[in-house]
Amino acid sequence: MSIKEIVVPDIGDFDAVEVIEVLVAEGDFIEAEDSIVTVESDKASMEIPSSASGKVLKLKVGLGDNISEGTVLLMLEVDDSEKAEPSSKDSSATDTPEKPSEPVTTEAPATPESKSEKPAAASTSSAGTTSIEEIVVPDIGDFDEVEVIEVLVTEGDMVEAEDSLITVESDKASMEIPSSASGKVLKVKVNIGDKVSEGSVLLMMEVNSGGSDAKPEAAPEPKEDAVKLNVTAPAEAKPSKSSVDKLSPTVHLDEKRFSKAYASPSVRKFARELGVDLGEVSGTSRKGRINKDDVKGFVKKALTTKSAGSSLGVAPMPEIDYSKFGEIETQSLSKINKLTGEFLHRSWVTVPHVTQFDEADITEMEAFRKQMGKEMEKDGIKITPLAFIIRAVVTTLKLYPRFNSSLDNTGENLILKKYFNIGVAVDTPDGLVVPVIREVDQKSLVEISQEIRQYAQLARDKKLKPSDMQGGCFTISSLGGIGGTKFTPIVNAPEVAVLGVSKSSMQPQWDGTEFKPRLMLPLSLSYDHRVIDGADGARFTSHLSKMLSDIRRMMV
Ligand code: CAO
Repeated sequence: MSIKEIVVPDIGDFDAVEVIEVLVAEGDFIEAEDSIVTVESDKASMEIPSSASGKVLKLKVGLGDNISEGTVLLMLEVDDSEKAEPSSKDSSATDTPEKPSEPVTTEAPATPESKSEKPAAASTSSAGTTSIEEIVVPDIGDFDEVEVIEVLVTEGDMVEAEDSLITVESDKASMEIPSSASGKVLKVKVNIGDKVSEGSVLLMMEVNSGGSDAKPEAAPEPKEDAVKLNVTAPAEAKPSKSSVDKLSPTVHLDEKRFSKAYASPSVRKFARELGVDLGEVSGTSRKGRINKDDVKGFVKKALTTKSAGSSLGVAPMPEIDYSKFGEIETQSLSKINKLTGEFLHRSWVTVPHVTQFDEADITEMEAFRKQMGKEMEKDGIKITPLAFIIRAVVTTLKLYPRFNSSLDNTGENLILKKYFNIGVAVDTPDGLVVPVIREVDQKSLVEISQEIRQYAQLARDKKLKPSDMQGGCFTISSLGGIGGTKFTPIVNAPEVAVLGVSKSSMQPQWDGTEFKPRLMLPLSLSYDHRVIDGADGARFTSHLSKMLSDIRRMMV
């Protein structure tokens, strides 16, 4: 055995990036290439893998830490006996680097675990004297050989005296067993399903018994009433924490599903505190593990749905086994599908939508565009109707500034934007994305056309950066190249309006004397009725139509 420092390898341009998730815990066995942490920069997030297999002795990073190449992530106990590596004794060992580039130590510091084998052994720290103590089950009355149904702390946690450590359950009741001391959890000695009685060792704790912030010495004999007995003797035992049902996004916890959910004890504890049934939460961590953010996301979604009133009286969708009716194939949604779905759903339920339909006579505009197209073809430039529409939208936004705004989070103020960044919905095989063309008011038709093509290409090659899709004021969704007569686009909140464009077609138009064939472009403007009145919606599309019908007006 040897102890090895696992460091951040070369991660390209990432420097001082924030740890947003720690994927392993002290005591875990990990394989080489298993992810250790997830980091996130303003551009992207990535998981940092381990360069070796072994047991995690000590985590050296926590959530919110900024790390760079070479930062030590953890101390790993590596089994190198089979490789005939230089031998080691105790916790000091010769390291065997797997990657020569990684800085490594030849001697590892004594870990808390190595001390924990000697209960109550004293050591000193800058804060004062610390000792390692066994925390045991106190006198719990008639309870004997009761099953641990929940472990509420994890290695590395700081615990106060009286904080609950585990929940046990007999056939009569459930109860939480509190800690008899304050300190840091070095080693948890029980697991869910274990049977414990008075005197069973629950964990090894590093107790700070001196120094300025030291807590009083732990009471060696916990009193019986220190045990938090939540259910005195019901016919049916229930885990006690479910009574802490503060928010109740999920009213009833399905204990069977809850216990099967893949989540750490701290996440289970957190979920119980919020009344969230983990069985209903999808995990986004490695191998689908549920993290704290997943629980928060679930609560947020539940609150949004409730505040939107859509859950009132609406029965959940039944689970249907479609294979009973014929052959099926299950395809998982792409990441883009899922993200877009969440955004669209939020907009759909939180924004009161109205859609205004209109048409623009683009006969002259198309004649001009085709003429320009011929002239520019030799330079490889192609202008589609969309570039004209973007320009006409900006001219109209200038006249109706409320369409270029967002409500703030209080819903009481309107933020009017003085810049004109237009999002363009792009259809890709993985789903819909909306890159943003910036400062459109300062760009020529040719520049706008080129940017549309570049962004569409980047989107389809999956090369758009998050920043390419931020800062939009107003979105245009053009299905004109595909077909259809009209549609009702969903507002890309927090924007307040979106323009849908369908395929132009020749239509007979009455000019006061006779019907004439004109090329008509269908427009569908959806807007947030909290910000925009119906009359303004109709004024906006009328003006837009006028601009497109006579593009010389855009110059005025
Ligand atoms: N009416 C008639 N023809 C149109 C048209 C319209 N409104 N808009 C475009 N066309 C024509 C173009 O002129 C081009 O024809 P030619 O090749 O003969 O010149 C053809 O349709 C294809 O255009 P395009 O789609 O390649 O280019 P674009 O600039 O119009 O659109 C882009 C670019 C990226 C927006 C588009 O490709 C796209 O992805 N659209 C789908 C957006 C979407 O999915 N929206 C739904 C979102 S749900 O709200």
